[in-house]
Amino acid sequence: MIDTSKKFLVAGAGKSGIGSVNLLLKTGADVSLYDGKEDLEKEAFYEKLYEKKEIPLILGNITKEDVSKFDLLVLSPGISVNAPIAQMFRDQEKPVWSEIELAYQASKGRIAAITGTNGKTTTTALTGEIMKGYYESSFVVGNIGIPYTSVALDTKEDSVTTAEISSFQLETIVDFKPDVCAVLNITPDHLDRHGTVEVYAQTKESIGKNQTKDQVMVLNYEDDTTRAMADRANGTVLFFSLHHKIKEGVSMEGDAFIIEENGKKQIVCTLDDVNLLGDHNYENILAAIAVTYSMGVPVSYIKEGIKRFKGVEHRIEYVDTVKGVAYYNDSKGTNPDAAIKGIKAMNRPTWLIGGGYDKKSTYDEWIEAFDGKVKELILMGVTAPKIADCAKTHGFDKIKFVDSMEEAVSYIAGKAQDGEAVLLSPACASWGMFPNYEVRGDIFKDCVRKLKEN
Ligand code: UMA
Repeated sequence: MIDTSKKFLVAGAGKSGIGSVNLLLKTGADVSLYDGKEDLEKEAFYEKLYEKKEIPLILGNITKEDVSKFDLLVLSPGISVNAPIAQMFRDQEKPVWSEIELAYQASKGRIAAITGTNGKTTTTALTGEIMKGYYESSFVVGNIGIPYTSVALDTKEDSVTTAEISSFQLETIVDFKPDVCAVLNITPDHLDRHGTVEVYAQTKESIGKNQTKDQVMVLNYEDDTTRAMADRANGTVLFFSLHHKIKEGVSMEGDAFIIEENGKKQIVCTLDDVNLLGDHNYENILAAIAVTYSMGVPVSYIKEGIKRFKGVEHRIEYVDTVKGVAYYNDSKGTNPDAAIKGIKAMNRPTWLIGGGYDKKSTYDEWIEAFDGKVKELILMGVTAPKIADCAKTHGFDKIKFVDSMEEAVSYIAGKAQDGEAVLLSPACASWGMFPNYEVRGDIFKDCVRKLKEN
């Protein structure tokens, strides 16, 4: 519940801040905004507010006197719990809420919350897709790009909300208590913010801190850090596991995704039903099965949702199959690390499209990850010669230079054989040839659609 007699200060004028201010304005609360940017464009900001309300702004520095005028701080995820503004509120013994906490206090219905270092966007999107097929009122929110505060007031008692939750958003939760939560995996990330991997992992683990036994915490059995969380969990633990046979939980048996519960085994679906590639994606599917099953979705609806789901746009996204050749768009592979995941996910001979803007990356590890799978590397953009030179030093010389996406796709379409794949996964940013990776991916998909029409 939100106490509208309190005076709120929202920190951060981004998506979360706007969501928070609008939620508070709609409830009739007294709200002001702080942002560190002294030159914040006020007009543009007010345009985004509910009824274009011109709320008081504190820009640049904030003082103790300013803080003394408020009762509660709502923090955007980009602002650390250790930032001076949060410290000043704590010094004055005033609550500091995450934007997620504010949304939670205002929302109705049930919530499934997903965190982890990798795969949380895909798992959240897939979970949302499954929920949507079964529950009439279903929302997908959070770090995925739609602030939870922007929909919280639209939720009803029978709503189901699926939320991607980042470690930043968890730093300042208070009562946030998801009906089902999931921690997918932990590898070092955001250490500039959290200091140590231990603090980072504890922050992730806190997603379940307010749960009780009638709620579920989904954990990855393969990951030592998340497996160990089971011993401390307040909720009932449900494991998922890609490689281990677990008595109770969600796992894979051959090419089948299965749920085992009270000695009873149910097959949810098989690899034939799945449009996502790669072990990391199979883990995401296992997690989504565990979350949706725990939220009461029947197995047949889980299967249908998995079959419908084509992946997150621009992330190893299956586009279509033309003349037996499967096309995948991984335009979000804007650096070698991300592109390594792309090529690792491929399970057939692959025509790889790469190159783009020069971020001064090194490409050796990416080329090494080709692992005999790449039929030919089709290169464009400023980095094309640099990548080609690097590939040659690793003994790979099946390289073609092109000037456009259209040329790349039509060249490949004339040569690729039934059973092969085409992957756009450039290992480079798109700038110089495209305004952003989304446009690059969309153009690639258009080219594939045109092939199909011909
Ligand atoms: N600001 C300050 N002081 C600071 C830092 C920021 O005043 O010390 C102000 C900036 O001037 C700016 C505003 O805060 O006006 C930006 O707020 P924000 O950084 O919290 O950004 P939002 O637009 O609210 O987006 C946030 C998430 N951003 C971050 O966590 C950094 C988005 O995740 C999320 O999609 C969105 O809320 C909706 O929930 C992005 C992200 O990069 C995609 N997340 C990280 C990740 O995925 O690794 C955690």
